[in-house]
Amino acid sequence: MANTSDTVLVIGACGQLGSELTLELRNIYGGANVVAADIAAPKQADLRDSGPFEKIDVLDPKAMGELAARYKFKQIYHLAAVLSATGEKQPKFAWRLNMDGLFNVLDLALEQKVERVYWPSSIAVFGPSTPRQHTPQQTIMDPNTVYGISKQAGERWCEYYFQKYGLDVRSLRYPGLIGYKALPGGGTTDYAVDIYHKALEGETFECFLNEDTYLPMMYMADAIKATIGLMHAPAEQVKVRDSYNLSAMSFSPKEIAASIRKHIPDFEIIYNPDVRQKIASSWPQSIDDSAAQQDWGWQPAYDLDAMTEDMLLNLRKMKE
Ligand code: AKB
Repeated sequence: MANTSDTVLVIGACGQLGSELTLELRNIYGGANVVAADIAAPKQADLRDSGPFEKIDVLDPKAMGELAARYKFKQIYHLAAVLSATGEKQPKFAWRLNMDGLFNVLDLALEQKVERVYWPSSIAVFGPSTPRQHTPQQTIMDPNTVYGISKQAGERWCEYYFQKYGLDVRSLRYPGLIGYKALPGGGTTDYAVDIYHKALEGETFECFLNEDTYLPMMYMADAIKATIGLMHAPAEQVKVRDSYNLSAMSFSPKEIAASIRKHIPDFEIIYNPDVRQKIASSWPQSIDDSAAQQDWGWQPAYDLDAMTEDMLLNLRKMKE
């Protein structure tokens, strides 16, 4: 277990995952001890008001060094990345941000003796030759998006820094993440967030994937629980040092629409697959996360219907 007086840096704190993870870390470590950092200031009032914010570009190692020297961070969560769909529009920039950003954080952690680093990987590390059902922890990986290639390379570098320099860096291969607080940006799984917004606005949802495209997904509350669970596990229990498979549920657009219809019976969905279909079709449909279960006790709490209920409840409250 990490010390609850640790100072913690969250890079990419205003993003979909960062905005919720930062709040949870502030509950654990105290608002003043958790620095939210991003390239633009937070819009969310609870994030803005609950602790310090620093404007930082992860591609600027000098500024990062100055920040770390000032706060003496014990832990860094590095979440800033270009996701799968956006990455295909700007491949070189996605590679630069995803890889140079990671190197800057890993090197900073070594220089400043940061005790623990978290870096997210993704199901995008898998590709068309990977077994698609119950994808094992160790298997064929032939990612075909820049995002997936950068995550696979990043996993190897995290393991390298652990083996070679003893840096305690930990990682999870997230499925598609679904939450109500912040909108995601540029992912292939993001239809499963937009769909709830459109359903509540009474609009027909135009889905960019086919109705039967199964993908692994996870509710944000579970993603936060998994991230904190991994980061608080004793080092000797963290046996996977590239990145852990992580699973909660799998569903298709047709199934999430049916789940929403239990609350909004006249909700309508139409299908208009675009380039993101090819990305989704190259990813696993379900994930074997038995290593995470065995090593540090991972168990998800939300299935599709529980997630739908909570999403609709919270989005309704936010729209009031
Ligand atoms: C994306 O769709 O790009 C991300 C991911 C699965 O990592 N949500």
